[in-house]
Amino acid sequence: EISVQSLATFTPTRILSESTLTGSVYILGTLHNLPTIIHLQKTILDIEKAGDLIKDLEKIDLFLENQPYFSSHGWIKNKIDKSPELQIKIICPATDIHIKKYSKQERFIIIETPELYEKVVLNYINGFDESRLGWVYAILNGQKESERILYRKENEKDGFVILPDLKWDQTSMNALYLTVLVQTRTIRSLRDLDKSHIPLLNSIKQAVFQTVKQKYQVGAGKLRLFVHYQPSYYHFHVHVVHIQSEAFSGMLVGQAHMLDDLITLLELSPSTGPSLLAQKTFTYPLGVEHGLYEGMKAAGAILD
Ligand code: M7G
Repeated sequence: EISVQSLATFTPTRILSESTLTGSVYILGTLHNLPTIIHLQKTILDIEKAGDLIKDLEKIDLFLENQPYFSSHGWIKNKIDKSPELQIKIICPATDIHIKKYSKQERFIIIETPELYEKVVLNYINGFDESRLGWVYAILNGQKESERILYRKENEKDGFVILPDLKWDQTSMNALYLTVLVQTRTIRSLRDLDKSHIPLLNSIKQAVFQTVKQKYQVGAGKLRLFVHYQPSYYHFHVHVVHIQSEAFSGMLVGQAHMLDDLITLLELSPSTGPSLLAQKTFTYPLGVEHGLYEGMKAAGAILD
């Protein structure tokens, strides 16, 4: 049970990582004797109400004056609109894998050839603890987050759901972040995509555009659709992010692949045999705490 009272009993142990860009921090600690990660992030200002915010100031503390430049901290009076100040995400109980994922860590560039994929990545995926995908299956089965689903196409083979990502609090449109989860369990990552998946990817695109336009009045030209490699979860999904939102590490070059680029590579793929995505070398940064790191190191893929 998560409440103000229960969160007050959280005992912090250490800071895992922070971002000065997003004003957020991952704190490790214990809650009800369980290892817990709490992510705190200042909510993004609602641009529509930003002007009124200035009228609501109770106090300012001017710490720089160099005319015409002034910088100050500000405190807001009893806010009239009662918009939340913090976005709080909790993982409880947190596993070692969660703790590693959110810990600041050294990274190395991996040049992943198809051979390296076969040798190291496939092994890792095959040994991937299925229970880590529990949240995905629960959404697909309708057991969790069912009230948050924006669009659902039922079909074993080419069905999918669109819903707000865990990272988005659905307040600021500029921070819009949705996730598309496919029904099929046969596509583990973008390496598994082939020509037969082009209609699926195109129908995801169309459904995303329509849904976002209808629900949020945001046009197709404002959306970045991309896929991670490596993803954290080996069940194919597409990230949908407003182009105005630029602060996520998951959008860095190397990890994020535009959906349209993937579709193009599939279109250019030979009609038989492995697709270009299966044949291509992928280059991306990998953290030393990642489950793939030891295997990559043993295979000589970590360059000095
Ligand atoms: P990813 O590329 O596998 O990994 O994306 P990342 O977490 O390293 O980005 C998984 C995406 O699913 C991320 O954008 C997560 O924020 C999102 N996500 C993760 N979980 C556990 C949930 C969840 O329980 N519900 C929803 N709606 N989204 C989630």
